[in-house]
Amino acid sequence: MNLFGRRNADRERYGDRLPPGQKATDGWPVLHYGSVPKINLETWSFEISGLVEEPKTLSWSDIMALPQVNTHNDIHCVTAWSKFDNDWTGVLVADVLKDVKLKPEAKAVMVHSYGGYTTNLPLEDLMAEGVLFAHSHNGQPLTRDHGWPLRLVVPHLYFWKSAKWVRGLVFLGEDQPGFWEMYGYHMRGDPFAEERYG
Ligand SMILES: Nc1nc2c(c(=O)[nH]1)N[C@H]1C(S)=C(S)[C@@H](COP(=O)(O)O)O[C@H]1N2
Ligand SMILES: [Mo]
Repeated sequence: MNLFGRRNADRERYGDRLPPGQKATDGWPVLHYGSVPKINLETWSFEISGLVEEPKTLSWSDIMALPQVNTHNDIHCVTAWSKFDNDWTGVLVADVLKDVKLKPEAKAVMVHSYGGYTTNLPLEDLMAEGVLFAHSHNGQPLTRDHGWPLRLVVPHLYFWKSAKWVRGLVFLGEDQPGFWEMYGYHMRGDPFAEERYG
């Protein structure tokens, strides 16, 4: 079947869950810029800084001591594949940010990863329902390729916003472009509005 035929078949199968211009995949492609960072759980840490009253650092055991939450959602990569029905386990942004007081000027966040990747989110998108720092996918710990030990999952935006190997959040007074956003990807990236570039 050609691409057009497949898209129509996907449309019949998934209806409104398939964003425009996307096609369904059964596998799970690995996509990232650069190489997989070497991470040691003993020294792993997650830092919250920028426009906060007091910066905070969490260790891996701090993360695991937070309430463990399951989510179920679809993911949509800007390169046109969508992967339906993912089960994630991890911790909610609200729980990670417990005890962190944002300054009133904070309007956006830069998500930082081990290896240097960054991606930006307005506060509302970071705090949106269903956004999770995930350590497991479909009941298995993330593989190193998919972001072990912890990745962000922002299911309502294109998957480049779902930073793998997260290492911290920096709160900002205005939304600033991260890695792909500087290369012309959209600042927000809503797949249903096809906010792919610019
Ligand atoms: N740290 C990091 N996170 C990243 C990326 C990256 O290059 N580095 N690529 C993003 C992009 S463009 C996509 S499509 C998804 C791919 O995630 P996957 O490899 O688990 O499918 O990761 C996102 N998160
Ligand atoms: Mo991507």
